[in-house]
Formats: sequence, C-alpha cells, structure tokens
Amino acid sequence: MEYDRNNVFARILRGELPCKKVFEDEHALAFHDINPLAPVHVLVVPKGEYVSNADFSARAPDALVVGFWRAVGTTAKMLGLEPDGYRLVANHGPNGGQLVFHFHVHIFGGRQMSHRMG
Ligand code: IU
Repeated sequence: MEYDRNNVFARILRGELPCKKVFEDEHALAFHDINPLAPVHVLVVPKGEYVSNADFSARAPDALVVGFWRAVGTTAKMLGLEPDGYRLVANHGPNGGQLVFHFHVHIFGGRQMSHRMG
C-alpha cells in the first residue's frame, strides 16, 4: 500500500490537527488516543512516512528505529506506567485491524490486562 500523506497521523505530525501530546522528540510523537480503550491509552508515531511495521522496519534509517523505540519507553515512563507495567500493540494490515495507515504503537496501561485477544 502507498503511504497517504493526508492520513490523520500525518496531519497531526504536521500540526494541521490538534492532539493531546505526551512526548515529542526528533524521532517520534506520542499523544493520547481519541477513543481510549484503557485508563491510559497513548499512541506513539514515528516521524516519517511509514505505512506499517513492515514498512518501518524495512525502510527506516537505523537511528530512527532506535529513536522510535526509545521514545516508546520514555513515554511509558513519563505516563507513570513503571513498575506496574503496560501493553504495547501494533496493528498491521487488514487482519491486524489497522485503521490508520501511518505506523504507530499503542501503549495501554492503568489496569490489569487479560491474556485474551479481541
Ligand atoms: P489502529 O487500528 O491501530 O490503526 O488504530 C488507530 C487508533 O487511532 C484508534 O485507536 C483510534 O481511536 C485512534 N485515532 C486517534 O487517536 N485520533 C484520530 O483522529 C483517529 C484515530 I481517525
């Protein structure tokens, strides 16, 4: 799939749409999900044009991959999710339930997660 430069996360990254920002650096932006599925539900998006995890892990420069994952960890810490823990999810493609085609990782926290998948 081709990257759509007008997807909602691209527009948030460009500042065209607002978000409730948690963390930002040169590699990533983290903000609260508009429709939270847990007491804490934050999305972390890399800066750059990547459709999915496959696209990101294949094409992103090493420094961006490292910086992105550091941003995920930093965001979780800033949210106070250590040491109780949290869940990371990246939906990939139609079977994965991906709705926004700019790669992102969900951080879920603030409650006990079940092992079952929805
Ligand atoms: P996905 O299934 O991993 O692609 O989920 C996209 C998420 O983006 C989903 O949890 C939405 O609630 C969330 N979201 C958002 O935070 N702000 C928006 O403007 C839109 C979707 I559209």
